Amino acid sequence: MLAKRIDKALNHQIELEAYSSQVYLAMASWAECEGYGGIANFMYIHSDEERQHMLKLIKFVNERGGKAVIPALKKPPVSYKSVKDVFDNLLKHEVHVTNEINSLVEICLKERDYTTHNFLQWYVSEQIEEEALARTIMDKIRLIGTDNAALYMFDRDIEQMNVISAAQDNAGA
Ligand code: OFO
Repeated sequence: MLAKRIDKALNHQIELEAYSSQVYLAMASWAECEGYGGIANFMYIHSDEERQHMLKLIKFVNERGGKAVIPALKKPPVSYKSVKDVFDNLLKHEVHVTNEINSLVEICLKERDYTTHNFLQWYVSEQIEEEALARTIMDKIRLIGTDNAALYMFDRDIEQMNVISAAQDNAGA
C-alpha cells in the first residue's frame, strides 16, 4: 500500500510526464510547420516516450494500491524563436524533470518506501540519458551557429540520434 505522501508525489510526476509529452508534441508541430522534418520526427518520438513514462507510473501507482489520477492537459508553449530556442527549452525542461525525480526519490527514502525507490531508479537513469542527449544536441547547435547548410544536415542527422537512443533504451529494458 502506498503512503498518502508517496501517492501524491507520484501523481504529481504523472502530471509532469503528461505535460512533457505535450511540450514535445508542440515542439514537433512547430518544427513540422517550419519545414524541419527531422526535428519534427525526433520530437514526435520523444513525445510518445514521455507518454510511456506517464503510463508506467499510472500502472505502478494502481498496482501498489494507490490511485492514479489522470490530469487535465495544460497548454504547452507553441512557438519558438529558432531551433536553438527549441533545444534550449528542451534541456531546461529535462533538468527540471530530473530535479523533480530526485525530490521524489528523497521522499521515498524519508518514508522508507524502498519498493517505490527501486521503481524510480529507471527514471533516474532515463533522465541521465535524456539530459546527456540534450546537451550533445546543444553542443552541435552551438557549432552550427548561423550556417543554414549545417542546419539542414543537422535536421537530417537528428533522426539517427533518436534511433540510437531508442536502441539503447531497448537494450536497457
Ligand atoms: Fe520522462 O523523461 Fe524526459 O522528461
